[in-house]
Amino acid sequence: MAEAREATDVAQDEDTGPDLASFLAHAAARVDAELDRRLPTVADCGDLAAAMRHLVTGGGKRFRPALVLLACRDVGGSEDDAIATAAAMELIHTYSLIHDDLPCMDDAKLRRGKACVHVAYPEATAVLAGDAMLTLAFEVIAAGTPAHRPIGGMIVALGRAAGWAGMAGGQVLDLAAEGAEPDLDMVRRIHEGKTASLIEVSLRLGAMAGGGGGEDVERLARYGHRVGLAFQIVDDLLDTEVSAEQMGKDVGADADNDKLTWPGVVGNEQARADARRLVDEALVDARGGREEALLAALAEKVLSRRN
Ligand code: GRG
Repeated sequence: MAEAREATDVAQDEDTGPDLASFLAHAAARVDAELDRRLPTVADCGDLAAAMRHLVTGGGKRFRPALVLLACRDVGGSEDDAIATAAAMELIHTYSLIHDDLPCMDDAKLRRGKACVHVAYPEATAVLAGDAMLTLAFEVIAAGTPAHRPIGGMIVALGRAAGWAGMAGGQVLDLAAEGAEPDLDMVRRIHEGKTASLIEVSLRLGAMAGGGGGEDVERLARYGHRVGLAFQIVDDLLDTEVSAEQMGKDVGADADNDKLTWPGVVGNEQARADARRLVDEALVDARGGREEALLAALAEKVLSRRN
């Protein structure tokens, strides 16, 4: 059933193969259904469930889950094998947004076009909703991945990428560097930790869930690392160029919080050139599997995105 739905949902263009917009819509619909199935309801735990669902429903590009499904397809796997992982990555990403917006971190008010979770609910509920989403993500992968896939290895990789060696560690560096002197090595470490690590591991886990061999897993992880770094450089640029309405979140926050950003160190023009170079490098690693065209189109989309 799922295979038939895939075949009809992802439109094919005669000249260019599968169409990126159609694939992204298809991936978003699949992951939204999985998230709805996996998240608790108000009947289960009241306001905690409502706070967990607040940002998940009705917003977000679903970039990381799309990468999970694409990596799975690239190694010849069925999306069904990776859909739990795709939902888990969105849970961890959304938890990071909830915590990132807290008064003790970026003190934001607007996210995905609506009030931040700590604005709509008591602050303690927002903290706990984030905690519950992080832990639910590991539960969902362990419970929802076919038993013949390397679930233990997936959990280890995700723990590293989301924790001290990855996203949480990068966030600590980011906060500590507020007001610091421009330093490209430091910005790279911050961006690799807080953003690229989760994007890289989305590709890694998608490939592992799809039954990919070691070389393909590493190739896709390298692609993810470069695309992830480019994604954050573009995010830094958009923070200075695009309106809050278009981004669906507070903009100008980097300058307000005296953040160390890539364009802040090298200038906008060089930052754009650096993002371009990273995507060019990623295009090399997009080759070799079944989804080269979509992987390449998605990498280009990272450069051209306006939200
Ligand atoms: C352990 C307390 C604790 C916190 C976790 C909060 C945190 C560490 C890390 C935050 C990392 C973070 C928010 C990085 C920014 C990444 C980024 C560019 C987010 C925006 O992603 P999009 O554009 O957003 O994909 P949508 O809304 O489209 O999903």
